[in-house]
Amino acid sequence: MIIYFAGSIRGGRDQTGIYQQMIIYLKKFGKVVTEHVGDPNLTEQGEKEMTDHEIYDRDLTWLKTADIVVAEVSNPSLGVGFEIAKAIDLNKKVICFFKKNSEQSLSAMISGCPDLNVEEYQNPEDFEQKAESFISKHYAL
Ligand code: 6K6
Repeated sequence: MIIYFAGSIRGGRDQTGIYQQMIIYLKKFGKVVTEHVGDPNLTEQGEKEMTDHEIYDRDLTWLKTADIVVAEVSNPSLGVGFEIAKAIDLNKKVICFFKKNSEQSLSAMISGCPDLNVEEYQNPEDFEQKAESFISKHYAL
């Protein structure tokens, strides 16, 4: 199974540790093509060896190959919002995870979208349970 994980980069890297933990867990189920999103060495200044156009093309190509999309949406990010909308257009199964009691409010364009599965999670175990349930529902393990 190919998993596309979306998390904030230029939107801010405060949640990187959580992304990293989520990606490690998701790798149990298949290949996470966007593993770099959870890399603590990737800062808001980021990958200097690629142009933005190259990053866009590469990420869109990966998104098209994905079986499911998992987005961590607690930290608002234009890129993550864009990827979610694209994934919906591509008829991908998309699940968004929002940290309970987050300081930020989730956009109504995410929480109100009927094509999305949106889950709150309290801790890594809660995330794992909800992610596994979603994956087993949409993908024969
Ligand atoms: C990092 C910092 C500066 O430049 C970079 C390199 N940029 C990216 N590398 C890889 N994926 C990216 C990059 N910028 C955005 N993305 C994609 O958009 C990722 O798949 C993330 O899920 C999402 C993050 O968007 P922003 O708007 O928070 O950057």
